[in-house]
Amino acid sequence: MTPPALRETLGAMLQSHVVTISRFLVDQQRLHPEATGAFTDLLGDIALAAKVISREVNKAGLVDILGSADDENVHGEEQQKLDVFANQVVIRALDHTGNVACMASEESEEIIPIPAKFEAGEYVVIFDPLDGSSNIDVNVSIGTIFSFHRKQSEGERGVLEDCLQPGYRQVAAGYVLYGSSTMLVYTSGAGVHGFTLDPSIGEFLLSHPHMRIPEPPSKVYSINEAYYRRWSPAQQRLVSYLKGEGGFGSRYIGSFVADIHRTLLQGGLFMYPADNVNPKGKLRLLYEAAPMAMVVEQAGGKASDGYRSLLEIVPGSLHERTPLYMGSAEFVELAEGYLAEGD
Ligand code: P6P
Repeated sequence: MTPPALRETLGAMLQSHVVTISRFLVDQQRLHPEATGAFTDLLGDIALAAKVISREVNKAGLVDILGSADDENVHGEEQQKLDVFANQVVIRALDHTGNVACMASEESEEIIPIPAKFEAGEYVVIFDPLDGSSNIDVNVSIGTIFSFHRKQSEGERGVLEDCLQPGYRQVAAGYVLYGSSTMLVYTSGAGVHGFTLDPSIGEFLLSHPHMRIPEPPSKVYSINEAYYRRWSPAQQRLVSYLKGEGGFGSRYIGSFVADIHRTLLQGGLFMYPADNVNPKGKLRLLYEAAPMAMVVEQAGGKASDGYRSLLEIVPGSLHERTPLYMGSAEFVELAEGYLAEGD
């Protein structure tokens, strides 16, 4: 007897063109006769890692029942912190595939080389394995962010310079949102496409083809106003306008991937500005700002450090931070106008 959930999914597949991410990637690959299939494999490996992380994130609430983070879990394995676990899942999904030259992660101080026993490839993968993990304990959505570059150095294996490339050279970028459902959203420069995980069959299904930030956008700004006193006078004037005569509403989840996903779907302006405590802001350029900037701009929005496109910034180090304004182009330009007036 077919379980009801599977029967429902099969019914949907029979009635409509349900497209799995694998099918979508193969169809996209056909548009590039020169493609070797490495990119398709790479995104498929990210999707696999996302399924494994999603399973653990969704169990997180049960840890106290299944065994605390410090004890052993039901399988007798030492329970790892979820962001450390997620980091290992991404690395192990990619390191043996022969498609990756090297990796860099929010969780690793230095670049992550491909072990000598494995063949290296042409792609550099930079990622934040579990951004916002502090939100897990209160069941707030969290995410994985990924960015692909092509290796530029001559050697067989990637080096640090291959990771320090500006955002406009990204081959692809995207995120996984572990929320009320698990979604994978990515762009390879031909629009932004969203897939929702159907856990009953373990497949990411195309649910949001060709995502575009809506016009007119919803007038929502997103920023942590607790830092108001740390901001520059120009930043203070901007937010006072938005919440005053600008007539904006405010939404702030405090989880970057969730805040950007909402901004992508509804429009608005997300800001994490510089302040007198963090002169470069809090968010990281390589594995938070740049990948999300590619996604937002491919969806018709804009992404800036307040003065220039985030995609133009040449990184000086793996973990450098940047102020960040992204969302509906008209709202980002409004913010840039206020900052250009100076203090
Ligand atoms: P604040 C979560 O800790 C995070 O790294 C991002 O996901 C989020 O956008 C930001 O920090 C929130 O920072 O200072 O508002 O708590």
